[in-house]
Amino acid sequence: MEASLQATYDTVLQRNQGEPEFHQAVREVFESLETLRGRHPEYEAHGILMRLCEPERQLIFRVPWVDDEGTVRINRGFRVEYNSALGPYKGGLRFHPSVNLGIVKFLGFEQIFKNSLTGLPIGGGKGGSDFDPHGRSDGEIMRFCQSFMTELHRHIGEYTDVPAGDIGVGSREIGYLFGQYKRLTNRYEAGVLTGKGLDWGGSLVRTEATGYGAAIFANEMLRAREASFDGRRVGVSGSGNVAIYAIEKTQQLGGIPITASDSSGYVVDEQGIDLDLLRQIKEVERGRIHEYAERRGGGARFVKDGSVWDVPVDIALPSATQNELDEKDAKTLASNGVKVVAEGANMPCTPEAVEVFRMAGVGFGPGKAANAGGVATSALEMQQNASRDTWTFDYTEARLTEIMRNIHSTCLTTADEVGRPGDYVVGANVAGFRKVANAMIALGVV
Ligand code: NDP
Ligand code: 2IT
Repeated sequence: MEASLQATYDTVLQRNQGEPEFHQAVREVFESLETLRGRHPEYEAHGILMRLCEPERQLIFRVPWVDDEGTVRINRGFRVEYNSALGPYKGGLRFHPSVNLGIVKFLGFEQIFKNSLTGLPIGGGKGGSDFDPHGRSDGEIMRFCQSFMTELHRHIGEYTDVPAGDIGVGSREIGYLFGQYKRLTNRYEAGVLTGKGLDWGGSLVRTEATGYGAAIFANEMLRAREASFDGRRVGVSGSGNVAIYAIEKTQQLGGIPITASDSSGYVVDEQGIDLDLLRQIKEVERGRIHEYAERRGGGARFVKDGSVWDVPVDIALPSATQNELDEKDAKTLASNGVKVVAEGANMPCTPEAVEVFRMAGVGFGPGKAANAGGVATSALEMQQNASRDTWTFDYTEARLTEIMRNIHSTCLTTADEVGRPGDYVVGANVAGFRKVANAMIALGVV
């Protein structure tokens, strides 16, 4: 890395010890910013990099709740309000036992640039808890969400900070969170949370948006290579919100998704994933992925060990979690002839994997571009809430499609401009960064 970037990076490491995912996210952005070398002395003069790496506010709080046996449980809650240069802090809440401050900071840092790329007026933030929702009853989930919001409510608001879902947080959890916010504040402030149900302030297409957007982005990448989804084998990891709707849109675009996974293993279905069955098992029954192979029969198989990326595919959409696709997986995918990889999840590919794709000429769409459809549609939900209006599915989906195409072309034109043609990572980071940096300069040292 160039000297001044390296010096700032070293300071970030020293001030944020023990947060490897956060370091990884910062490093990737800094490496992209090397392409701007010498062009923008004003960024250095205004201390933009150091200010960007330091969240505006970091909240950590106790979340006490009582389980169904009457035992008192204690979890840790987080909200990192990272950057509000472009709008209120915006980003999801993750409930997963692996959540810690470093994870939330990596996600919040990524969110700044992602939200900037959408072109909509939203800053960056992220939150969550080390609470594990797996196996918890509906009553336990509700009491946990109520306790979490009892602290969080004083920090959020439609003009301040607008959380949404992420891993382990879907419309059920958003409902309990919104109910408690409404009760505590005595305000029906719909725009304080997104991902709401359709009967109480939610937007059509928000449920589908991240997965749809990732498939639309991959389709644009294919079109840029004069290729298409048509008849192509598609590998998807995860079987949650992002994976399910990436599979659905892939099918609509003519592709054949053949895999899905969860933390217990993966399934391969050479006939193409039966989406109704997958949704029944995952969305309705909240079951495990092996049940898919058992109930589908006809050649679908469950694989407990190994990697979903061992399955030969033309297009890969990693949609589970960070660092799920490593160097070895990338080599396997490349040697099996993968053409395009678009990240449905946040940072699912390790830096070594990304380098393998780069060297092999595989198209690589980073999460902050490819999965921006979710947060973009959250911003559309906020627009509908602010105007007390509801839009049709078709209109909202058309807006999403337009946003994803714009992000795709912004990545490519920016990559061209800085001398890295076809590099979506550099294009996304530089374009996302410039807008935030310029706004920060305009707003002064605050
Ligand atoms: P869900 O909770 O709906 O689904 C997550 C899926 O990933 C599940 O199948 C889960 O399996 C699997 N998974 C999670 N953690 C791990 C792990 N450590 N190891 C293996 N598998 C794991 O979450 P989403 O679909 O919403 O999120 C998936 C990814 O997409 C995340 O990276 C998230 O940050 C990102 N994202 C989500 C957006 C959204 O709008 N929801 C927007 C943009 C990005 P299991 O049940 O076994 O844990
Ligand atoms: O990572 C993400 O962009 C999300 N989890 C969605 C955030 C949002 O505010 O909709």
